[in-house]
Amino acid sequence: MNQLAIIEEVKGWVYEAGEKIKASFDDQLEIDTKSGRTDLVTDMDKATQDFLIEKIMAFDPSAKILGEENGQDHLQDVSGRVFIIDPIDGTMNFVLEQENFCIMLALYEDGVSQLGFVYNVMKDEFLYGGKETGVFCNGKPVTPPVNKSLSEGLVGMNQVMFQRNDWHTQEIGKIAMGVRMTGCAGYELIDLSLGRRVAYISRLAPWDYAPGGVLIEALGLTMSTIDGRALGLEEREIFLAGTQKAYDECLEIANS
Ligand code: 2AM
Ligand code: CA
Ligand code: CA
Ligand code: CA
Repeated sequence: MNQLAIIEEVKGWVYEAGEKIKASFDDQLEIDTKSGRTDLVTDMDKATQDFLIEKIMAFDPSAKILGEENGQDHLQDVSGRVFIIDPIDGTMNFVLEQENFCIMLALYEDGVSQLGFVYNVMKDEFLYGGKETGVFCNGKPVTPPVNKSLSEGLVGMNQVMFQRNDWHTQEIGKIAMGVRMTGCAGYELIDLSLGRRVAYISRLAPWDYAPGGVLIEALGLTMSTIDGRALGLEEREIFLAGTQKAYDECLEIANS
């Protein structure tokens, strides 16, 4: 099956999951905490991941899954087809705002990224694609963003990292036109892909950065860990992405 056909298939699952999430706004949410007070998971996070896995298994029973919820957050072996799932990215926003959250999926083959899907459900903004197919936003090809420097645009950041000034994030923020903290990695990576941001810095897990990461690299943007190492799929990392110019500037300031 070619990649355009896989894109059409996965888009259908994601739109269906989005409809289920919107329909759930009338129901009482079950909310639990994970690592701390601000690290939330709801029954919709779990149900959405289960729904996407059902679709994946019907599509390809041999595919492997790396998903944030339901104890599927580790994978020993990344050979073959691997789907990486963040069923609701921005759970805090989902709970408190009922907007600014994304459904995200990535497809890897033998450890190599192929396709990414990031859907901002309430904004109805859906970015998907990869190196081979190019990147689309709601069906329209996305043109690679202009290579702006840090001083020419906005930088997205993780709130805690900015408050603690980890990796000189406050200095980076001063040079930029402004700092934005949306609480949703998918939102930031869509905005970076569409040229609304010049950089994004946050501590992220593979399911946070892999789906948007495919899009970013296909659009000629750059990403790595904050100290310049390549991103694997193994663990949480401090993630840095941006236009080539803004990325280079952030890397230099962060490691100065
Ligand atoms: P999540 O909502 O899927 O957990 C802001 O919190 C952004 O960072 C969100 O995209 C969130 O994804 C992600 N994130 C990564 N690790 C997190 C953690 N330990 N607690 C809260 N959010 C986390
Ligand atoms: Ca989470
Ligand atoms: Ca996430
Ligand atoms: Ca999530």
